[in-house]
Amino acid sequence: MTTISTNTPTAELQRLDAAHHFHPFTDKAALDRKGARVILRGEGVWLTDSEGHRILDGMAGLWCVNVGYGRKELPEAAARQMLELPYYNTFFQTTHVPAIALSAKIAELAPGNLNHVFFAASGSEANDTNIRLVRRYWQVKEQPERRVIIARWNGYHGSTLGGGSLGGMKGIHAHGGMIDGVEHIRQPYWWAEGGDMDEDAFGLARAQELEAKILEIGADKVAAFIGEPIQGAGGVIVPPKTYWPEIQRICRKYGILLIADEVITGFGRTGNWFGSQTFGITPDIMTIAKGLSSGYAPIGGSILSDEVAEVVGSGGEFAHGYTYSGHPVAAAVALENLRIMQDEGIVDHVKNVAHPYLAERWLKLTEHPLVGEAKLVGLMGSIALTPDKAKRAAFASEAGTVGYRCRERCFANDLIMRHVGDRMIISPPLVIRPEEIDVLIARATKSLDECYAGLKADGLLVAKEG
Ligand code: PXG
Repeated sequence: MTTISTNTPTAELQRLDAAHHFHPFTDKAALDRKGARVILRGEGVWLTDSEGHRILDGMAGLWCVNVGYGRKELPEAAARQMLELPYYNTFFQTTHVPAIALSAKIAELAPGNLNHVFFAASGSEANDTNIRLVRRYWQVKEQPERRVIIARWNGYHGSTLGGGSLGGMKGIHAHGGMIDGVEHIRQPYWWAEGGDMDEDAFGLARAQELEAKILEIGADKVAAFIGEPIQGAGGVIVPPKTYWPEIQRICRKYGILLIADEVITGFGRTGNWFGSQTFGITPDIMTIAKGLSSGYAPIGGSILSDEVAEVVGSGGEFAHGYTYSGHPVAAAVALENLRIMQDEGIVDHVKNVAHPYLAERWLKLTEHPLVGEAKLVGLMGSIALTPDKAKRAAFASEAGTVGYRCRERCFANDLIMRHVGDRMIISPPLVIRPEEIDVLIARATKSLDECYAGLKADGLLVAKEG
């Protein structure tokens, strides 16, 4: 058996990867032909690959490495906890110090009466918890026919069967089907779908589709509504400011539980601890993961309001839980991560330093001939690529063709900026400094220029009809 290490040549690593590692959300045959990029190490906002490239990570991994790479305090906290108590469960009337300390810390940070945490190991698991939890809530309240959860098309809530059903990604539904009792309404994506309406009117109209859906199903059958404050995987779709207050008003009117999926927007991403604060709403349940541990350990959870915890807690045993609910090592890492965030004022850094500095430059990208709109909330940003800004037109080519080409240019320029369809998105580590933002903008602009030249040369700057 060969020893595999960071010194193994790239081609050999790629060969073994293709032979044995089946990647998530990946066209295996295509990747096997091309070979995966091998990331070896990280420091701050920088990654190094097996070819020695120094790459600026504009996505914080998968929207999660909020404190940046290479923070030694986190592995030190993990090692201390592993030596003390590497594992114990939180079933059967037992608990342990990391789970106690982390749940208390989360309750302190979460707004309003969100004071109770049910732990999971990922965002998908946490949303599966939420499905069972809201249905159980209505059973205990003796309205068991309230089972339907309303979500949005192009929302993302994970890829387990439950999370994937809540999400509105048709490609995911197509692979294995959906659970029953989930309905979708349209997304608040003004730039592509707003037509002649102004943004605020459009935001209200899309929120009111929730009321129409409730009335169609019957309010007595609806358990909850779930949405991401800002859709992340759907393309960093920032809703008009009218949207969330109206969604909350409708949920309250019909007594429906409001779940804010804060897996991306939680823990500082939007310039507040939670995206719900940025949009002025008070959910009954929040889904958390990713930034909770800055991705250093897998952990997620559901934060419940006093009322939800009291109702579900009064119904006898809640038949749900995971081996790794509140895993002590992951909890210790998350706790240390939150200490760093607080002690170093990282949320304030986002709000008062990094966001204003990036906003000044990111929003100006609309001056580029390829960019139709630019959005940035905290450190979550997107630009829409278009062949015709005035018409907010889509490209005639299949959706994603242009975005993929732009992402390839970014990769070539050592910048990780993702594409979702023909939107480009960023979500850098929250600790990014102004001089690093300069590099991000310079590389993004160069990539846009090269992409534009390539589209021109290949005759692809053509708008879709209609
Ligand atoms: N909710 C939201 C809002 C998410 O963004 C999940 C739940 C699921 O979390 P886990 O930990 O089970 O992955 C997510 C995850 C992408 C991408 O392509 C985004 C996510 C995951 C994978 C890919 O942007 N977000």
